[in-house]
Amino acid sequence: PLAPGAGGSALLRGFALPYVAQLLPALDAIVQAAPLRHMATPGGLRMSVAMSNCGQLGWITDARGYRYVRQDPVSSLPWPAMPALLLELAGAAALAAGYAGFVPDACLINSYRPGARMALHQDKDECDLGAPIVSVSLGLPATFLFGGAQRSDKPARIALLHGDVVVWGGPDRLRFHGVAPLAAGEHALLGAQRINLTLRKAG
Ligand code: MD5
Ligand code: FE
Repeated sequence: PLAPGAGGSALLRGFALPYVAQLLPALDAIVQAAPLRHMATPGGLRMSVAMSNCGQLGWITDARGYRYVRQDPVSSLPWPAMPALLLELAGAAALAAGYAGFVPDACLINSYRPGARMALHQDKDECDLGAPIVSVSLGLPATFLFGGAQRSDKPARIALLHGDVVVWGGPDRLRFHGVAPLAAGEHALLGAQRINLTLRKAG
């Protein structure tokens, strides 16, 4: 189901590895300007994943709901710019999966520490659900939960490793998905952490 070129989703093992040496300092600068923070769900629960954004639009959640905004609500400044390298990586991965001309305007940065998880959900806050989502995994390995069209569908478990890129699109774009609690560990470059970059066309 995750074979490239099928018009759906594609798991590209190690696709981001050639970018990592330049990507990590760029990410450091972004989270210095727009620090990772644990946002609250509309129901008032603190998310275990810490988040920030770069690009024209950033995804946030608070008591008023989920949405994309142009400014970081912590600083009231625009989100840091999307590094050119990240645009290049996202475009190349999308193309490898069969999507030409993917230009994301939003990158959500998800930081998972051991024990952090993401409950099953759908991504549907974006305007153009025909555009794919490119997700880049860095640091500790995670077990990705790839569900179905209904929340009750039993999810498949997929290991996502440092450098893996997944392009989610076509019929998979609205599948329920999540991440199992991160296992403890220490990654040589990122320490006790998994970072997931989620690149989207949100506006
Ligand atoms: C993660 N993040 O590993 C994932 C990667 C999020 C989120 O889910 O919303 O921040 S993106 C995974 C994704 C997106 C769209 C569709 C599907 C998966 N899918 O069909 O399974 O932190
Ligand atoms: Fe998601």
